[in-house]
Amino acid sequence: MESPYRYLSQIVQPSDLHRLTDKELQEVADEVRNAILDNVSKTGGHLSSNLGTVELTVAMYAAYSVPPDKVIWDTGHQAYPHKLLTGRLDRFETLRKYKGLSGFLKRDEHELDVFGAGHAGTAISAALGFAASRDLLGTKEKVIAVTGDAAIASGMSWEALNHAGEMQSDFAVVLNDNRMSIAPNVGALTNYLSKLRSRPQLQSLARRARTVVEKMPDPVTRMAAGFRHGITHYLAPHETGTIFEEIGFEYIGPVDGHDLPTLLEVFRNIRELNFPVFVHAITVKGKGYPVAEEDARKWHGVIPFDLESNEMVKAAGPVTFTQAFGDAAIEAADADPKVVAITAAMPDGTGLTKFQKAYPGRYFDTGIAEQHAVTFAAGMAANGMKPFCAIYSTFLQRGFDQVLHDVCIQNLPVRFFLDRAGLVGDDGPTHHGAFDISFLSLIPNIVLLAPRDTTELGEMCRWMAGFDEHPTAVRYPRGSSDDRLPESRSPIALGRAEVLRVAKDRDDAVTLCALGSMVGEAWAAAQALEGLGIEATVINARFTKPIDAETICDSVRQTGRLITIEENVQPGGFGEMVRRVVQEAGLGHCPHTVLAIPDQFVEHGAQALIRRDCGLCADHIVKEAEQLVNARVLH
Ligand SMILES: Cc1ncc(C[n+]2csc(CCOP(=O)(O)OP(=O)(O)O)c2C)c(N)n1
Repeated sequence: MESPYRYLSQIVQPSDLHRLTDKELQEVADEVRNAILDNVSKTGGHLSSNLGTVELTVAMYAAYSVPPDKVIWDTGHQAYPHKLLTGRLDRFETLRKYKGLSGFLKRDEHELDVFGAGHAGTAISAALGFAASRDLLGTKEKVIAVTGDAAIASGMSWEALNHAGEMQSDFAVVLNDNRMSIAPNVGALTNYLSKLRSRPQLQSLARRARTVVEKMPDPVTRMAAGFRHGITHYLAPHETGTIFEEIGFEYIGPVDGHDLPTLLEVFRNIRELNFPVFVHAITVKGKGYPVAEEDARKWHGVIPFDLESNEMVKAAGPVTFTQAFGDAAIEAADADPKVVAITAAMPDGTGLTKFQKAYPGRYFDTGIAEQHAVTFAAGMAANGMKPFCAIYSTFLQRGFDQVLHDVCIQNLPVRFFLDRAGLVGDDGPTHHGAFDISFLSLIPNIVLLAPRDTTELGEMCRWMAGFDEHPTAVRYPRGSSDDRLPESRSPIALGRAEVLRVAKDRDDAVTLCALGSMVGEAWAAAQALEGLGIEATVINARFTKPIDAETICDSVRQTGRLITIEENVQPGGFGEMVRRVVQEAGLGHCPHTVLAIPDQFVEHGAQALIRRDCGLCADHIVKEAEQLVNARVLH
């Protein structure tokens, strides 16, 4: 059957683009856009960012020699065109699926994924590392970092620009400026970029330059007045220097990031330069798909949708943890004027959009700046406010020292809300919140919680709002509650677990001590074990710090066996902390199985599937319990 992608199906590597005319390259761009729409409408994924990078990618890959030239994409969520131009068209339908293509770049997925990411703000640093090592190795390839207008505002990007400006290495930064983060972009730098955007577009300037240079009498003068001085200095003689020029880059732009002929001209010329260049490309998020152009925020990350009706059909499900937090934050703000909310560029993802509307003056979006967000919260707490700092578990990894140094050493009552704790599913290893228990529980002073369901998250938020003695953090998973759990519940109290079910005093009993998202699995396992004649106590741990040693140890004394279940990596996790308290209580002889995420990075795939792969499901708990009980019988 003939491929619907006449040109694209022939492209196995970027150099295949070199054989095509500029007109044919336009066809390629159109096919890349269609391939994205056709596939992402079926798989879901990052739609609008990728529709915005089509022409940029085609132009760069046609103008440069990749490989050996290297393009490093920031975050990687906008690199589907890169995947399609590097021979992955035939596997594109497996995007973000279990064992399929990753939604980001991954070094072990393809040799031209030269640097992987998922967290924003790393591209300029990594690319500068490539450039510096190239200079030491004496090779000649070109290096380009492509970053977004939100990613470039992150601290790391500025640390790297600062370094690059001084190094003066042969290196280009391409700013893909679509004015959007996931939500509208924020910050003073965004306003500054808007000012640059309003300068005359490079297209007309480039034409003017060419005419002027061509009119010059002799070839030597013509060469000297070539691209660099033509475009950047000659063409904008009355403009003040941009901040990028001031710190050591040649600023080229603004250029229309969808005008392929101009982009080709710009990149073909820039490739000849050998100093730091900053290309400012103006793009439209969602380009070419009108509904996404209109509402890029809604179409940033999508579930499968219908290309005819443009409808995303989301099954109406129970309340999500995100919604439960959003409601609880508003409730806390209603009750106490000192409550403020902080997000690092994730108002929708963290559930704070309603808070922003209800209390705009008490809502702060720092942009992609988790480190700043944490210390900003610490400053507010030190000055008497009650900051609710909502950051995904995975992104708080960025703010580890700030949590330790600025919040916890000073014992400031910042409240952290860590959404997407545990295995998130399709986004994969860069986004799993697999480490927060390990990296937070080692810090003195902090109190750590995890709710079994959305109702309990609401109660924990209420409890945290009234708790000023220490910093607190609550972690909760992506998705909604486990509806298998009983409704009856006991009040939240510092360091106290909740016993959901007590095993009858028999020889074949086991204690299932579960945390957060795993309480439902433990509960279901206990029902199944009852059918198998095994008695189980189910403890909803609630706190990982301080741990309820008394409740857990009392139960282990009675049952003689323990299984802990958590959605965090085993090293430094809840199970290991429980092991310590059990040993300290002289119960080290009781068999204890730790069920946790193994000590490895877990690949992407549907949440239920990868949880199962890690043994974090009721069936596996049942098997482990049977083994523990049978081991005792055999002895
Ligand atoms: C450290 C970190 N914080 C938050 C995110 C979540 N995130 C993913 S993409 C994105 C917006 C990126 O905007 P921009 O850099 O302008 O790229 P665009 O999608 O607009 O092309 C955010 C906030 C992240 N990936 N990494």
